[in-house]
Amino acid sequence: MRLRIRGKRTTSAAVLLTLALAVPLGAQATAAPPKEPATTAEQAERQDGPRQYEVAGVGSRAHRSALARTGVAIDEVRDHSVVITATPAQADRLRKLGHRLTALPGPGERGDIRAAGPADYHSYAQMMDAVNTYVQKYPELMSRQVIGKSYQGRDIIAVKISSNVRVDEDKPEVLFTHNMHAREHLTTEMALYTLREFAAQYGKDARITKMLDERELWIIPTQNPDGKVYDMQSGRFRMWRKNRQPNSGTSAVGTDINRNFDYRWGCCGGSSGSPSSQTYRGPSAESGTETKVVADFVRSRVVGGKQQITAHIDFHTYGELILWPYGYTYADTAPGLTRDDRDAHAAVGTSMARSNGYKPQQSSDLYITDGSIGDWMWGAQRIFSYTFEMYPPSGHPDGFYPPGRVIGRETARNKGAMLILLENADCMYRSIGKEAEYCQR
Ligand code: BZS
Ligand code: CA
Ligand code: ZN
Repeated sequence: MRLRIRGKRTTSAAVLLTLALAVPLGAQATAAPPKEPATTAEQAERQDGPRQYEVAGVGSRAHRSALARTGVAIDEVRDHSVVITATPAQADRLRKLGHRLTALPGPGERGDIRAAGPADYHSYAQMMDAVNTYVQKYPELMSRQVIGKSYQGRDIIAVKISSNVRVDEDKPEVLFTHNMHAREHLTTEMALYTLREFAAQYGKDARITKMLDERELWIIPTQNPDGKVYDMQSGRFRMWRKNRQPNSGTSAVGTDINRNFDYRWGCCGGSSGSPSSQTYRGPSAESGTETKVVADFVRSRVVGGKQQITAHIDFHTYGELILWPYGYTYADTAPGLTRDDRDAHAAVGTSMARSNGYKPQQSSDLYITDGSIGDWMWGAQRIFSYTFEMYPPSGHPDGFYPPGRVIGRETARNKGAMLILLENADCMYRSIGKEAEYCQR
């Protein structure tokens, strides 16, 4: 009797506990769970650290480029304003220049059910474990290599996925790069999705099977391991963008990898020469350890004098955009970028955009940048290059840190676009009806 009652009590206690855990997070937020006391150092970092601001009255690409020229990173383009990331000191400077800034809530300050935390995403170590698990599960399709080390000594890996993966075959190669900017964690999930989905669907899905038979796909899941770790390790996102390489003569840390590539580096006011800037271009092209690792890997794919990689996507967040070169000029055509080159970029870009619902445009339609990966891929390597800005769209509060439950939907959303690029990668000029002119063997 007693035992049974006890048993019953235990059961109802368990039920109560389950119910308590089932209460939506939003309801818990009103009960204000006790916050862990922050150390003074943490408090100082939060107060001095970067956050987002909306800047009013910035509505054209010329206005945006002028703002970008001051060294702030533009995170989001709205109709008549932009969202930037700045430290309080940088925000003060912009206000003194006459800009109108409104601070936006930071990660963890939204206090609503959608707020995400680092546990929503794979950490660097968890990503590496996941890749190892896939490679073990699909040894015929997937192999992994360390292509170099980050500034702090972490492995940067490339995963190859193709039938007969251990042989370097004569197939067009396609490269997907991810997580160049530390806080853009959704893009690492994108890489893991692609590995998982392509391996699992080989021999089942006809398009995927054909592409793994006829292309060699390279995936670099993170180009910025140090930044990723730094952004996640405190248990609270830090809004970090750059790498974690120190800069001599200043306590300001980091180079913007997407301003550090060696094509018209620093040419055009599309990056900053100041180490404290979010878009610091570094002291010289490829000075960033990770920039050089990625560029060296791409150069290593020149075999018999021919670059094997024909097409590339660099995954970023956010804005739901598909961008193509050049970023350093507003002009549609420029040295090394003919009308046909531009039209083929635009044709395949637009076709991918029809598949995922993003907006296709030349990257300088946002604002001028120099030293970006896309300009280097095309300008220096003749690789058709796209930057995807993933979920969410501009104006959406999820920003850089969407909740974990959108990851499945927002990564699967790009399956069709990736297949379109792979299918075009043997002759990008077919998209403009010029296969005979450009792609004769
Ligand atoms: C981002 C935005 C990205 C950048 C925009 C961009 C894309 C610039 C392609 C140049 C080329 O950080 O996600 O500013 O680096
Ligand atoms: Ca090959
Ligand atoms: Zn980015």
